Parts: sequence; C-alpha cells; structure tokens
Amino acid sequence: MKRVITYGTFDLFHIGHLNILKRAKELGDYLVVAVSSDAFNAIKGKKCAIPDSERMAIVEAIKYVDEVIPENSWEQKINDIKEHNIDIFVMGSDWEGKFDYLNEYCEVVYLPRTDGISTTKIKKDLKLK
Ligand code: C2G
Repeated sequence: MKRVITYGTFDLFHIGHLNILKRAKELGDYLVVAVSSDAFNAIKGKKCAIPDSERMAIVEAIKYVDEVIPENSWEQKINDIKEHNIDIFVMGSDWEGKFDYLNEYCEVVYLPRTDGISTTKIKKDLKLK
C-alpha cells in the first residue's frame, strides 16, 4: 500500500490542481492532501478568494483524494510524513528542488505543472484583487 502526500492552497480549484492530484494518486494507492489554512496562507503572503474550510471540502470531494489534513506551517512536512507513513512526497515542478531535504524520509517527486492555468491568472482574468 503506497501512501502519497502533497500540499497546496487549492484556491479557485482548477484543472492544474486536478491534474496534480490525479497524477499524485497514480503514483500510489492512498493520497493525503495537506490544504493550506488561511492563517498559513497569510504567512505565505497568499490572499485566498475561498476560505480554508471550503477549499478543504472541495479537495476532499475529489475522487483521487483519500484524506485531507490542514497545512499550518512550513515545518510540519517531516512530521506529516512520519505520522501518515508516507512513501512518496509530490509537488508541482514550480517547487523543483525546494523539498529535496525530505529525501531522508520518503521519495520526493516533482511533477510538471499544467501550463496556461493558475489561480493568479483566473483572478486577473476575472479582475479579482
Ligand atoms: N499546480 C500545477 N499546475 C498549475 C498550478 C498548480 O501543477 N497550473 C500545482 C502546484 O505545483 C502545487 C499544487 O498544484 O503542487 C497546488 O498549487 P497551489 O494551490 O498554488 O499551492 P502552493 O501555493 O504552491 O502551496 O507547502 C507547500 C505549499 O502549500 C504549496
């Protein structure tokens, strides 16, 4: 039973988010997704259009996702990997190299981002702040 984890804000859920969750799940049998809390996004300097409770509910409803946990800090990944018996840590290629330190605890895989779509682009196209 290969267990996979990935992290994200998943604001204004779009095909890029769906693709990475689908492909993360294809790497194993069980997918845990850590969704950034509003408080943590403030630390990341990201202003979300959708509150964390709704972002978590949407991710939880995705058929590739088996479990959703909150992401409250940059530092929780090692503990999450241990606590959830994770075999593979997955992130999109925009994070390439940033989480290589997790190689000590599990396999680290960066998957190519989906071109042409991002939450920032959606906000710009909709003229949201
Ligand atoms: N993503 C993607 N293609 C896109 C947009 C996003 O593959 N066009 C991926 C990102 O690479 C990331 C995931 O979707 O792996 C979630 O993206 P965001 O919601 O933007 O998450 P981010 O703000 O990068 O938070 O500790 C890690 C952070 O929580 C990641």
